[in-house]
Amino acid sequence: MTLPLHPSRLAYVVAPSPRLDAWRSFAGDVLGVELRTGLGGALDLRLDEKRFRISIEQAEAEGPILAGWEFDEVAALDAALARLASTAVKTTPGDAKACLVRGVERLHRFTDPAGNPVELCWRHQNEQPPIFRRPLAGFKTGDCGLGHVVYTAPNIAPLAAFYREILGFRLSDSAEAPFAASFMHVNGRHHSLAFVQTPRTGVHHVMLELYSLDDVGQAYDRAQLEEGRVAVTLGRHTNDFMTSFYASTPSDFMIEYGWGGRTIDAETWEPVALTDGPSLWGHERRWLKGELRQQALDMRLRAAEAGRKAPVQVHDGFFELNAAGPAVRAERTD
Ligand code: MBD
Ligand code: FE
Repeated sequence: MTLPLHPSRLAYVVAPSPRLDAWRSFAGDVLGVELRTGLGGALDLRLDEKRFRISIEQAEAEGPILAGWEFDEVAALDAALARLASTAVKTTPGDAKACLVRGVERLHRFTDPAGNPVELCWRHQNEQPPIFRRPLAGFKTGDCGLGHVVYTAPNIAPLAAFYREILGFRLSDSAEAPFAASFMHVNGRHHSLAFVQTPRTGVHHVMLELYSLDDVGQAYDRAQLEEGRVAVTLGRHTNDFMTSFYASTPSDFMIEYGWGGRTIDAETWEPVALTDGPSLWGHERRWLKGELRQQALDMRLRAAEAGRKAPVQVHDGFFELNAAGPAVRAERTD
């Protein structure tokens, strides 16, 4: 068997923030996840049996958001470290305390060429199942990982090249309009990582996938109770077929809350050029004004006119609960 060059999945995200109270109410009320104080004093958001999937560390100011990538094979992790050593990127091993806080056995940290902190880890431990704040059917994580992380940067080409050439990420597809974007996979999830070209540098959003469309709709209702909470309206993406909305968070990035993403065959996938824009319908980006908003709408109307649509991606995984099973469930009446 040949070793994969790339990490196996997105394991976690860590964000520094001075707004832990606001995060506590947002994550509990809108996302419905379990909240717990982590070993290092952070606010841990639990989605499944992992210690945390998102951790908010108390800080003086908002800062760069860290993505943690897990390798199944320690030899593949070592090979990635060797490739990083051949570049100007310096990696630092995490000590026993750092491993304990993350819930992993090995940890290495570096900063990518845009300044985003990244960790590579091995043996991401399982703990007890989560106790959700609402009777969610659970988050679709497992082998395909947490979800996806999308970065923005003023020039995405060198960043995309770094992740592909040094870390082994594979191109799923790319777009030129309405913005330059590049989507990458490391497993059956259509993209675990993406880059979108905008003037700002950092994490744009983190996507969490639910097993139930109703959990997404019910969170959408809840989000709409707050002025400005919905940053991107409910819609469906053209490439991963995710039906989702984006919530603003107390930090400088959004959470995409979605359902029904496609599963690709990572071995045979051929990258394609996207020409229909990011969404089949919906996904109105509320911050866009004037011409840019009109351009996005025009692309959607054109996609609709051209009959662009995709089957609902219902397969076995969507009939089962998260392997961990939700600790809070709705009463069954049958
Ligand atoms: C996504 O998940 C996404 O966030 C964007 C911007 C475009 C396509 C798929
Ligand atoms: Fe996304």
